[in-house]
Amino acid sequence: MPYQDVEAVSRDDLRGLQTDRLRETVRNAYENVPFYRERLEEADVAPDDIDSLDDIRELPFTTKEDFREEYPDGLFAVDHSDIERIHASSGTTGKSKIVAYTDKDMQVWREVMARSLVAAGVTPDDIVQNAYGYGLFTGGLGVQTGTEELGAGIIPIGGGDTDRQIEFMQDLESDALTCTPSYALYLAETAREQGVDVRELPLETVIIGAEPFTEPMREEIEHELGVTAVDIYGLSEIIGPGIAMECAAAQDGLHIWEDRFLPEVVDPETGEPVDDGERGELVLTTLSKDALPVLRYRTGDITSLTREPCDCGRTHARMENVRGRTDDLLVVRGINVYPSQIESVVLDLEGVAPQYRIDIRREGQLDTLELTIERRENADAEAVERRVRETLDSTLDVSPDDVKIASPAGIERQATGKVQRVYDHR
Ligand code: DLL
Repeated sequence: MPYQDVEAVSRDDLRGLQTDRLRETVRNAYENVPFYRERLEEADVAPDDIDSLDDIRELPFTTKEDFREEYPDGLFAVDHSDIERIHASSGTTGKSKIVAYTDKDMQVWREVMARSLVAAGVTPDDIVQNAYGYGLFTGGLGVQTGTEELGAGIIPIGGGDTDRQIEFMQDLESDALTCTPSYALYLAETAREQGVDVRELPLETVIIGAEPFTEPMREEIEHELGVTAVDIYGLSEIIGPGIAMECAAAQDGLHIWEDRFLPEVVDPETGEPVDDGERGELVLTTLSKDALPVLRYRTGDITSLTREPCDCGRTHARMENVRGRTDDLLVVRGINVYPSQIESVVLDLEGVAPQYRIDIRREGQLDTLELTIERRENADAEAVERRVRETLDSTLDVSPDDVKIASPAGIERQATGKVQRVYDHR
């Protein structure tokens, strides 16, 4: 395994490395970012106070709102003259979160992305068809740099243009495809409609990420495309894709590249750490970012950690596949509902395809919840509806007011990017 030295290092050695890098990160933030200087002084922490990893609990959290308030470059620790790249991630509201990289940061990104591709089973002999969007989104260019670093070939096709994706996959014999899980499903459907059996093609691996997906969706992607589908995680504020990667060898959680990013999982309400194995909000600290050091970033992503060794030999902590976000919570008629609860119940049912949408409306004083589910090709719509209703009635505190069954591929697809599953019209 290339990169074995750092990825299979003993946990003791790893902790030593992380502590040194944490101290330098705090120093960089303290000395070069007025925002952090103020926060650290309020918390009464100086860089040299960092003697062990436990000291991280003394550090302040950073939030999405901090990025917005410090727009455009209040969190940068370097002058514009030292910046090599800028990306941005747009939320549904407010200003973009602007992120910057020095030449050295770009090298780190290249390295963690190359390591992620290796863990996914990609080799320097392979051709990677990169269907993540290029531009300010970190997906396209992140995969690009990592593929170049690994020495594999890349087709920088970007998102969309599905007919050409299928044509290239056939004619150029791509070994790996990188895209969102919803796009992988869309591509599978389009290929089927065109009478192309992707299972017969050389494609072996699909690297899915940038949005949540369920196990039934992964199984569908694997089955329809005849591939191994592995999960890649990342977010712009920390670096982009390549923070954590599931290994193809075990497909059992995503290895967080802990020499570069320090993970914690905290109770979203109290901010207190939870034990390994318990779910909470993922909090990440960069350990070697010069342009944009980030302390204890509240990602909003719900997961759990394990530090048990993996069958693949890597010692870095693994995170569970992200199924939901802290801000996913829907309050319907005063009752808390997470879309992931509905999803995990419904998508396991017979005759149900892994596509759904939830619409919440307010009619007069009353909230209503409408669930649209797609049925499989030969499934009977009435039987599917009955099954969905019965299952939800017995498992959820709020039953949907309306369950609609769409025909196969009947729910609107986006050709690129991330898919929206919840529409809150209130
Ligand atoms: O989505 C970076 C990325 C690109 C990751 C390509 C993987 C592949 P942002 O646009 O900043 O960055 O969005 C980050 O997307 O906080 C999660 O909520 C979600 N997300 C990213 N990867 C996964 C994943 C990119 N594997 C936000 N599973 C994160 C679930 C994911 N959610």
